[in-house]
Amino acid sequence: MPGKFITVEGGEGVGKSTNIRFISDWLAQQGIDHLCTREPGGTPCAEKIRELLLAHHEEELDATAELLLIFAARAQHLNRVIRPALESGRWVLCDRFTDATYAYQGGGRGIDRDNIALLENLVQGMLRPGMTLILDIDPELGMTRAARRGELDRFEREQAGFFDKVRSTYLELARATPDRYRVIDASAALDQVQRDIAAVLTELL
Ligand code: Z5A
Repeated sequence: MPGKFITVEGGEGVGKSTNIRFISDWLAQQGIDHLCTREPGGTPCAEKIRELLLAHHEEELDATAELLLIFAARAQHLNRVIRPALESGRWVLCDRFTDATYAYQGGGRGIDRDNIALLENLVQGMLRPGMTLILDIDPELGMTRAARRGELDRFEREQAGFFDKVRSTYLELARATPDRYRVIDASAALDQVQRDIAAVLTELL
């Protein structure tokens, strides 16, 4: 692909949105034409699936149904937005992608990793992010930050053990493929976090 595909990952309240704005400004300063997007979501139909995934329902959402909804949204987003942008040479900066599925549905919900890999291959073919920044933080601190924003969504109401598994899955992914992942200590002061991110972006250029 002529464009580069960068994803930003991490648990609740790690500062993805805050730092995606920083990365976008940084790329703009380098004159790099790019698109900021997010998952689940990124197209009108995929955003509707996001609403369904984040809302509280009287009927408990089955873990396999949740997984399939995430990949349905991803197929729509990938084929209508991400792939065309990369093919045209634009960079794509995405707030979460399939690593979140390994972390939340795999680590958190306990879905077999091979089944996630099956859907990943079906939906994405060979396409994978070129660089993934994992903003790493103690889940307790992340939840404190997330709680400041008001009402908690369906994922944010999970128990502490769920978020510990999410975090350890992200760190396992990073250890297994060090070329693609960069783990950033997101518990540091924001200006330090952003210096660390800028160093990774410089390396990418
Ligand atoms: N999900 C899934 O299960 N499977 C999948 O495959 C995918 C997603 C793709 C929605 O994601 C949910 O979807 C998500 C997993 C699931 N779970 N939840 N919830 P989301 O990314 O939209 O939701 P989120 O994790 O809650 O992200 P967020 O709400 O956008 O938070 P954030 O972007 O990481 O944090 P922030 O808003 O930038 O920062 C939070 C606060 O901390 C804010 O007040 C900042 O000013 C402050 N902050 C940030 N950095 C710092 C530092 N360094 N110091 C001090 N304070 C800071």
